[in-house]
Amino acid sequence: MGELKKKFEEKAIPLSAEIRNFVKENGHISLGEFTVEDVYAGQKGIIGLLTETSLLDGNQGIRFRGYTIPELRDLLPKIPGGTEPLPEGIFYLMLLNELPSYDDVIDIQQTLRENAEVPQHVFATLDALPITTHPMTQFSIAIMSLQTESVFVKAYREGINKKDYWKYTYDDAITLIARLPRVAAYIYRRTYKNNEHIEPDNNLDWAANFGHMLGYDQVEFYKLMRLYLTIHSDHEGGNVSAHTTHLVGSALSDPYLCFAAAMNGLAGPLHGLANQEVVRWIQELQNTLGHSPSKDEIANYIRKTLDAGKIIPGYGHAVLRKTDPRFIAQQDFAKTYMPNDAMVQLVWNIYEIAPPILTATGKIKNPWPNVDAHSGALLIHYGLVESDFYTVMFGVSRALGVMASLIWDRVLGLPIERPKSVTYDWLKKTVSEKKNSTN
Ligand code: CMX
Repeated sequence: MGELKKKFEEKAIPLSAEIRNFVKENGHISLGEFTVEDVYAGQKGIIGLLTETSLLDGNQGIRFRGYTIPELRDLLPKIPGGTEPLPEGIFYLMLLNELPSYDDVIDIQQTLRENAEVPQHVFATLDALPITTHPMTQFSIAIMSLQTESVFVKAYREGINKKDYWKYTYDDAITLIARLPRVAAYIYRRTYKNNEHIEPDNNLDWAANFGHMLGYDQVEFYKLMRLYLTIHSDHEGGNVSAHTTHLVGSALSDPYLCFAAAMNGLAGPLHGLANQEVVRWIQELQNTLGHSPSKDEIANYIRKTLDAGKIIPGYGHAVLRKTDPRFIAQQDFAKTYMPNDAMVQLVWNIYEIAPPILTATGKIKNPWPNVDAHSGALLIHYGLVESDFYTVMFGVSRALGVMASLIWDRVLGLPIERPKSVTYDWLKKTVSEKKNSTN
């Protein structure tokens, strides 16, 4: 990589150690409203974002417009005789702050159906990619190629009044949500199912149709898709995918550009890709210990992972300080439909064994499982075993929340986002001035 990389290493490694010490020593020093430590802490706990669609409490979990996940599983409209909410309903709730009626949900379903046709060039773009391209990379590229259809871009170019931005954002958001299941299913079938594609079934709801196009027509799988696409839709505004949508959108980028950027963030292993990583980690565990490892063996495997300087995927959270209610909703689903599934039982055993070990490290703030710890085991039960695809499914759902928020951003005319950054030299100088002034 050349001389520069060597020089960088010589400079950066000692400096990063120096900075760690500086933060340890001066982290508490106030820079006004925030401290030195806050500058290095990923903005956690700093209130600097507006997101109306949902609110996360570290100890209580997510609330969508005030409703918990168990409440929504009860209150949101379902298909006649159904047991899981239709995700179209949570979009309505997030957008309007009102629970929808069944007819409201049918109306959204119809609008999505009418806008669902994916332009041919999107498939051609995907077909041009090597089959080995990671599904999230394919997804991001496909979203970018859908951008040719942006009505926001066309309207902006023609010159529109600021107060109308939201209308075109709304239209793009709906078209994007309508097309994502087909795009995602196309990626799945081209990558794993011999390029044999399945046409949409217009008698099905948005989630069931996604299951159908993926090639999983079991009634239970349709139920799982409704639950899955509901609970992954939003997690207030500061998570990487939601924040990215908002940040990119603050430059007036159209919804497709915002969402592709968000998906590039979701594709990181500390965020959405964790659902893939969980399954990989469990499968490695099974390869090492067999399919029914003892609790001691699991505990040792967890310790070994930590000792190797790796993370335990599916555990921990930047905000939550308890078991993720989205994990519990999936566990509840599994208790109903697959209580004896071996992989599910392993997930539950790890849930029992991992938290005390993570707590004992003394540094992990939340030892409990998050949404990604459970989702893969449910999909594997129905035969959807291709874990590299899982984050795409998360992404399809996440569109509901981040697009509802983006529409609100545009209605409210929120300004371009531009937080202040500082340098280490600036911090050293400021800290030294503060220390001198108090001496
Ligand atoms: N395994 C091992 N170490 C972990 C850990 C885990 N599951 N969770 C946190 N830690 C470590 C951090 O890496 C950090 O270590 P250093 O001090 O050496 O840097 C330390 O514990 C403190 O971290 P934290 O304040 O508890 O957690 P953060 O807010 O920094 O990070 C998260 C949150 C989710 C990135 C982290 O818990 C993690 O990496 N979890 C595993 C990946 C995962 O499941 N991500 C999915 C989150 C949900 C989603 O967005 O989909």
